[in-house]
This record gives sequence, structure tokens and C-alpha cells, in this order.
Amino acid sequence: MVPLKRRKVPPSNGGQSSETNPSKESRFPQAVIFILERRMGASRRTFLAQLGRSKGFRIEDTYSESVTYIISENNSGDEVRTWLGVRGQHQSRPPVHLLDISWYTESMREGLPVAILDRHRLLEQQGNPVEAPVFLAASYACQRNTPQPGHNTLLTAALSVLAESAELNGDEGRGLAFRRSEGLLRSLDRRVQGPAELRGLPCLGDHSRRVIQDLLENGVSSEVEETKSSSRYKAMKLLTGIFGVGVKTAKRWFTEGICSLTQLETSGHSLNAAQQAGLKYYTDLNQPVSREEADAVSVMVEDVVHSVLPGARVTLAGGFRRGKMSGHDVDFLITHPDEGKEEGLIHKIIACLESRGLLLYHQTTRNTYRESAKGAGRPSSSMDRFDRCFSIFKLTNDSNPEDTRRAQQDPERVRVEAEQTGSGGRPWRAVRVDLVVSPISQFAFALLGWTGSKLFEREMRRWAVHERSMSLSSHALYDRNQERYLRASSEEEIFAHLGLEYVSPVGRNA
Ligand code: 8GT
Ligand code: MN
Repeated sequence: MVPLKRRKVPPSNGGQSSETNPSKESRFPQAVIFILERRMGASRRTFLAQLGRSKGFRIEDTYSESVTYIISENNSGDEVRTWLGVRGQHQSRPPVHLLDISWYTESMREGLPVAILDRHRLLEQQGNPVEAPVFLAASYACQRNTPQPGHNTLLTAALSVLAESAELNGDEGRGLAFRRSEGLLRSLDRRVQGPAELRGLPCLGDHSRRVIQDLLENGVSSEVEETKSSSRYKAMKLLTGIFGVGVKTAKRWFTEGICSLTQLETSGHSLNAAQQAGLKYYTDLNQPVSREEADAVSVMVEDVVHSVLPGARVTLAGGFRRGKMSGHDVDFLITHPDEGKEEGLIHKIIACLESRGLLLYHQTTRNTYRESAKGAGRPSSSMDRFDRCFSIFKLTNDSNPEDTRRAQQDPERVRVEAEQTGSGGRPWRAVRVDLVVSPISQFAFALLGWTGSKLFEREMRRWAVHERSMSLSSHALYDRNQERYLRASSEEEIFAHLGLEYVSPVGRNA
């Protein structure tokens, strides 16, 4: 195991340890407690220590041989031992217990040191060589590096089906639980061999563990197979696969017996403009967008943006920025270094795209985001308030640089090929494109928010609220304790404000 960096823990009460200056007489002298800051953060540690002292516990600011209880959050026993240099037991000193934060919070609740149960003890491999090595992972996805596709694609694909099925049933909580399990498994740095290796991992509920066990033991999970072949799942997937159709609408149609596109077309339902376009380009829009196609769209968007506003910046966001090789759409973030120049830009971009015949469909939404004095209420809203355009682009084969080169060399062959292989025999295909315009002052937040993954974003917001008392959105970061917005001009600064180690886009595939 890689030894963790030793870090000096600064005393938080002006340099005097509680040993020399006990704020209160300790009610439980046998319990000398040290709370580890790593993965917990300074403010939470300070809060927990103050709580303990107020209840008469003896809490040490620094680790020493007199400590009998070490409390840690999201670290394994091995990590804690290595980091603090805790050795095995000695006759000459009282035993030291390596305990999970749950022991501490239960003790706080009871007002006394509760009995130590097995579930309170941190996992340790040392001295137990027969057991399989366990994986270690932090509990929030934003604390982990998650590459694409990961080393456990059999497991993550199965959990993704169950997550999707729950989401299609409108069961958000269940969907999120499976997504968390999926994200955790994708972050592991090697293939899981057996369920025992997963013992100490956070985020894995009983249900996910059962599915994983099935897959590891039998190579398949009957639940996943049944889900995939169920008529409900298949119909809901097909219907929500239509651009403009959400879970609610699909559910209503499904209960009316609509299970196919033909049934929908002949049902007499009136479809809105987005849904009509979704149906018209169904096959194209359900064919993954390749990296090359995303690059070709980037060239088109950059050209149009620069022609309507020189100096504007175009950044590819979404899954492609995370290094994915394909996606369901292409996401762009557009800004200008002079704040205010971006106002009204979305309409100019659309007009230019239209004049060049590149748009098959578009719908814009208006920016209404304003910082408010009350702050905290604003950024917690999950919907963005940027100028945004949901669109369908017409990507001609000659927009692809490779095709252009070939066309110049052998135009006749390319024409024949396009007629034979192009979508529906045409030399172009429909591609979903999202354009988002952000003022430069919000750009770092917008970029972070629009890079994803959805789970990574969600976990970052959860971390902000629960671990830092802050609210994060794609517009801003608000510190509820200081009652002010924290500025940032880069993603790195946002991670730093949140007390998180920086995770690069390719590691955000949770
Ligand atoms: P993909 O390959 O399927 O396209 O995968 P993706 O690029 O990761 O997903 P996406 O659905 O295209 O969304 C890209 C990012 O934009 C995600 O992180 C998603 O959370 C974010 N996103 C939206 N809509 C909104 C929104 O209204 N507000 C914010 N903040 N983020 C949004 O898709
Ligand atoms: Mn995307």
C-alpha cells in the first residue's frame, strides 16, 4: 500500500492542547479521543471536537501515545495506521481502537462512549492474510477519480440497467442508489474478483450487493435479464428515446397501450414541435455521436460563433470533454472575455446557423439567473438559467474533415458511398447539439456543471451542502456560514473552495 503523506495537524484552540487546558473536566478519563481530519475536512473536525468537549469527552488536537480512540471517516484501518504511525499493541500502553465516525456520533447521541461493536471498527488487512484484499474508496463520487469505462464493465452495465429502469419508473431514490453503486464500481482501479473484496466499501446497498454477487458467481443477474426483456422497460426506453419525450409523457402513453413508434404515430396524439422532430429523426438521434462527428460539429460551431462575435470562446463540454468516445449529443459552452458581450449572442448564433442551413430544429430558453442578496436559495435550484439552445444539427458528410479530403480526391466514389450508406440514403445525418451561453464571471461554474457526469455533479452539490455548508450551482458557489458568494475563474479554484482534491474531466465519469 502506498504510505499516505504525513501531515501536521495544527492545534485548533490557539496552540493549547486540551490536555494542558481542558475546557471542562473529562467525564470519561479512559477515553482519550483523536479525530482524524483526512477525508473529513477541518471544519467538520472542529465541529465534532467541540461537540465532544461540550459533552465532557476528552478530545486531543494532536495524536500521541496517550490516545486510546482514533476516529476516522472514509479511511481504512490500514491507512490510518500508516498515516499516524500507529503500531501494534504494546503491553506498556492501553490498546488503541481504530473506529469509524459512526461510533463517535452514536456516543454523542448517548452522551457516553458506547460499546464498540464490529461495525464500528475500521477495516484492517494486517494480520489477516487469508482474507481477500479489500478495495478502498471515498464515499462521495467527487472525491474519487473515475475513468471511462473502468475495470468492471460487466457490473457497471448491469447496475446501469437497474438504475435506468428505476428512473423510467419515476423512482428517483432507487435510481440514485443504483447510480451510486455503478459510479463506485467504475472508480475501482482493478477488476473485482469476489464479493468479499467489497466488504468495506461505502455506497453499496444490499440490493446492489446481491446483484453484484449474482454477476460474480454466475456471470449473469436474473433480475437484470428480466428487466431488460420486460415489455415495460423496452417500451419506456423506446418512447423516452424520442427527443422531447420525458418519463411522464412516456408513462402516460404506455398505460394507453402505446409500445412502438408506429402505434404512437397512429394514436392521434398531437405532438409538440420537439417531439415531431424527435420522431422524424428518431433513427439518427438514437445512433451514438462519434468523437469525429463531435469534432466536425465543433468546427461548425466555432466558425459560426467567431463570425458573429469575434473573440468569443467555444468549449466542448459534456461527455466528450470527459474523454468519452461517443455520446448522445454534443454540448458546447460559449462565452466572451468581456462581460456583457455575450448578451443576445445565442440569437445571433441561431440566425447564422439557420442562414447556412445547418439547423433542423431549435428551441431557446432565456437567461433569468441573478444573484440575490439572500444567496443561498438561488443556486440550489437544479435547472440552469443560462441562455440555452436545444437543437438538432444537420451534419453533412462534407463537414467531416476526413470526408472533405476524400471528396477532393475522389468525388464520384464519395457520392456513391454516401447514397448507399448515409442515414436513410442521404449524405447527412441529424445530431443533437446543446449550446449554452455563459457570462465570463460564471464560466468556471458553468463549465464544471456542464462537464458532468450527472452523478459527479450531484455528488459535488451534496458534498458542498453536507460537508461545507455551501451551495453549488452552474452559476455560483455560496458559502452559507460566511453569507457570501465565493468567486472562481477556474474549476481548480472551485474544488479548492470546497476542500476537494482536483479531479480532471477524464476522472469525472462517475
Ligand atoms: P452523453 O454522452 O449521453 O451526452 O452524456 P453527457 O454529455 O454526460 O450528458 P448530457 O445529458 O449531455 O449532459 C451534460 C452535462 O450537462 C451533465 O453533467 C448534465 O448534468 C448537465 N446538464 C444538463 N442539463 C442541465 C441543466 O439544466 N443544468 C445543469 N447544471 N446541468 C445540466 O444536461
Ligand atoms: Mn452530452
